[in-house]
Amino acid sequence: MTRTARIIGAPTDYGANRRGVDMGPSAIRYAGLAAELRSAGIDVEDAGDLAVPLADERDPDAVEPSEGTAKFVREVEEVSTLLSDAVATALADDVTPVVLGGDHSVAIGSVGGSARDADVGVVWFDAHGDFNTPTTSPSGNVHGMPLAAVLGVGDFEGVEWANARGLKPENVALVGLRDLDDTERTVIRESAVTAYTMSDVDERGITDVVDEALTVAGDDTDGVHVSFDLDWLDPNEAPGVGTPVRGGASYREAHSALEQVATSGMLRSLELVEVNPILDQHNETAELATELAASALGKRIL
Ligand code: NNH
Ligand code: MN
Ligand code: MN
Ligand code: MN
Repeated sequence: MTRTARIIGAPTDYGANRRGVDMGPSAIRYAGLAAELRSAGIDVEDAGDLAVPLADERDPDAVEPSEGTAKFVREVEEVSTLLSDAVATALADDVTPVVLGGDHSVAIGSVGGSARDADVGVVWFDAHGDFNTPTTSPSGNVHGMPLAAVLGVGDFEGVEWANARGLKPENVALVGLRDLDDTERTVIRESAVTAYTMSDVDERGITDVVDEALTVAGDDTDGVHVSFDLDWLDPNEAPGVGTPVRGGASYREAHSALEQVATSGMLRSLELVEVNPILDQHNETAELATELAASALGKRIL
């Protein structure tokens, strides 16, 4: 049976420290996502964009003291709830959600929706750990917190809108880390998640690392959510991101990793986040996102 992908845009930048990433869904669509996915042999629907509260109408400094250092947490909650519903509905309709960020805080909604009525594993491709909590975060930006949020770590314990019901830390694998905050490092070490750094990729090769990550995420689960932060790639390949870090995955490693995801047959839901067209060069990071989505959904060279 042909797989159908449903594109869901989440044009938000509430979790990031800079504007522009809210235009990610437009840029990725403009780069030809639907056509690229069809070339992967799948059917495509576009659900349009979520109705995200307008950033230009908000006061950027309006952080309620009771919210600690989680900036715009109410807006993030609003987007998460909408997105979680959209992802759960897609899965109930038997189609594969392909979520376009937006900053990485959208993962709270995507993972929440994917793991609402099923046991789900997560593979997280990112330069960063995204494991901060409002207490540990050096920036207060929620895009550095979504994994802690869905797993109910620290301040996120018992926060219903943020915690993903069918997700256990034992089924979470982070791939390609190279920039962790000090406290975040400790929290990741103490957690039951599995984390692979870029050094692991250097030593073992991408195939071996991704193979193990998929085993971790797929162990006794109904499927795997892939959360793909474009800053996982080296900035030479993906300049259009808010927090570039040198020493990232190569173009070919990224495709290879996502081809492996497709081959595993475990992909349940996919998101591509942190594309920032304002910082991009000729929309090439958005183009890369479309190509990588196609690889994850089964596009083959021959
Ligand atoms: N760790 C930093 C923070 O929490 C940066 C996070 N930025 C990201 N994450 N782009 O993927 O603020
Ligand atoms: Mn991230
Ligand atoms: Mn990142
Ligand atoms: Mn090009």
